[in-house]
Amino acid sequence: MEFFKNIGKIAYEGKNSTNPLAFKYYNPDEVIDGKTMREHLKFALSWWHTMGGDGTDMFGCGTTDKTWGKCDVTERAMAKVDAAFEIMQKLSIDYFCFHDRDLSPEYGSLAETNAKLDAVTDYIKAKQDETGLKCLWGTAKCFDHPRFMHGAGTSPSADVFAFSAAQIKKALESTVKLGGNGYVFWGGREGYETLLNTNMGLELDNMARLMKMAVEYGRSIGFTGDFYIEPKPKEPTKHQYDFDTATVLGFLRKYGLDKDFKMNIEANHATLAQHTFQHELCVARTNGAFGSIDANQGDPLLGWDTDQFPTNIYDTTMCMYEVIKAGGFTNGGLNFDAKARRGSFTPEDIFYSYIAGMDAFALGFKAAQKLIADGRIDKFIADRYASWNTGIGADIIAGKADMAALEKYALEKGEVTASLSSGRQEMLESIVNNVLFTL
Ligand code: XLS
Ligand code: CA
Ligand code: CA
Repeated sequence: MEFFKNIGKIAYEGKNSTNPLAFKYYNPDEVIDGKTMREHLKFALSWWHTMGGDGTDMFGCGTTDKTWGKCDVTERAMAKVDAAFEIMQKLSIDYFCFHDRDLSPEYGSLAETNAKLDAVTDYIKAKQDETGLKCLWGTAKCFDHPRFMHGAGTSPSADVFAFSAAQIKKALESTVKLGGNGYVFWGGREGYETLLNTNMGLELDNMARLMKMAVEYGRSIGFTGDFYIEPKPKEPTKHQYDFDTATVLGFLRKYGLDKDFKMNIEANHATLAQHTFQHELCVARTNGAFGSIDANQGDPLLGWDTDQFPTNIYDTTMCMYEVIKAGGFTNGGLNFDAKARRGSFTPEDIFYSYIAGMDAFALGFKAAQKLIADGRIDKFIADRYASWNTGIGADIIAGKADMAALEKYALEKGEVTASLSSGRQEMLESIVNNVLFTL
């Protein structure tokens, strides 16, 4: 059955098109640097927002019908698959991301829940074989049910830890079955509300234990992709352990998990940590831990996780600049962890939202490429650090200078302010504008 009868396959019509149901910048088959845009950008649909999110918020019920014509939840789970594949095909999106419970809800027992999930993943697998659509990553929803009120891997209850492990085991099996290249840990309730009731050391040790078990089990069933941690500083807990990329790197290294884990960086989570999106990507890249991206944006006037579709070209440009510098995506991609606003409640809004986000990233990708090809920024940075290429700078890098040698050098040299040059921030910002607005 076709769910969106009034909407055909979304075509690329170019930047002068005024058709709201057409791409202006995303031309999936355009070849750039030997790869098509769809291969560079690796867009993914998020099953939770797109197939399940109905606009419910803290102050009101849903505004958008996401029942897919079925009252029965088991039938609905199957209808969601049909609708998701229709959306992906119509939008030329090659990947999807899922939580286990987005695909199929919880039933009376874990055994029944698992059996029902198997039926849905069987159906998805058949549709994948038919269409060639792929899974970017999977994850387990270990934060929704009341049993996770104090966390999953960091719960004070060993029973909850065991239940979480069982759920993650099944989510890993489902990810492998669907050919996913990534498995995400987002620590929704892995944090605390007050230290008055919290053993932080034990909670972090336990989280690492769970991740180690997941890696061992995943590798044993043939998962060769990346494990990701998705940093977020807060919400729903007051303080989440995976605060930001730098914090997560410290955790991974402490527990010897850094070989298997990379980052899944979400724009809105960067903002909540009071970083820019580019900062988080750059920290990951410079530490060899860049993996995948949850593409969205927050609202600068709101302090929470609004998960809006990304439309800010400056941000998508600087994001893709980091992605290109990281060598592009390998196992990762651009997952639209984004939802249409509660007031954008019609079926067409799903398409308008994705078109807006995909065009913003296509344009950002082209702008980033142009910025790199232009070379002015890279040259400025290289020149700014030129003192490290020769003389005392080269000696320091080569390990040939110790504290005594540097003291001798400084005493002989005298005042060094004259060796500094301007940071030229404004000039550089105007170069970015110049590149962006002459595309
Ligand atoms: C919530 C997170 C979540 C993860 C997957 O804020 O973004 O959706 O991406 O569990
Ligand atoms: Ca996310
Ligand atoms: Ca989010």
